[in-house]
Amino acid sequence: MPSARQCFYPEVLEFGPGPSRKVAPEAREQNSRRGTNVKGMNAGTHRFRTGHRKGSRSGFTLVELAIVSVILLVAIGGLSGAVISSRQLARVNEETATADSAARRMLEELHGVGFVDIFYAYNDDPDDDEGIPGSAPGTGFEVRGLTPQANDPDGLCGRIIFPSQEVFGVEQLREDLDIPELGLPRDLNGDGDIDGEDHGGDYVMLPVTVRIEWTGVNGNRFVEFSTLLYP
Ligand SMILES: [Ca+2]
Ligand SMILES: [Ca+2]
Ligand SMILES: [Ca+2]
Repeated sequence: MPSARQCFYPEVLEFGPGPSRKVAPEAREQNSRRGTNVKGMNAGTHRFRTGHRKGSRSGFTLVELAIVSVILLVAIGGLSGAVISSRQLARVNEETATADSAARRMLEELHGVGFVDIFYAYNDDPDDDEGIPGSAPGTGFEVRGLTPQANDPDGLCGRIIFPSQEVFGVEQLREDLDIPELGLPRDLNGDGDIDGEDHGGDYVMLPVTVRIEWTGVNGNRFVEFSTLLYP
């Protein structure tokens, strides 16, 4: 039979990391006298809190890792973007240099041709070529290293442009066209007049534009140089 004192104290559980166990009222009383019961309770609570802190600490570490991972990914992404942009810019500059070089080479080629032959040899009309029609270079020329635009009629990036227009199937060199970038209207045959005749055979100055059109890494682009050729 339990004593009255034993009946007075209910069974209590000791907190702790191990499995809960019943503490006999006598032992609890002894512990209470030694002051160890409260300490034990605190210790158990403390251990519990410590265990809880370990869990939080572990979760916090994962959060930290996640944050660091995100930062690294952002940094790597930014670096990759910078590298790609740098390569793209380098490619754009390379395309521009290729186009510039091709246009200048063509201008040099035109300067090397007999002056009176330039218009017929480099216009878009094969029928006025000297000798066999279509035997002259014509208006288009290839530029190596550049991709022609999708809608380019002749599939060639280079084009030579004169102040001309087609009249009854004949490409005429004209003085009376409104092309400010080529200085027109202008007296091209030196007769002191600006008329609406064809001056393909008697010009004494020849406006010309060399245009390079291509599709590059940034889409469709062009460069062009205009000049006035003299004999
Ligand atoms: Ca021709
Ligand atoms: Ca073309
Ligand atoms: Ca004239």
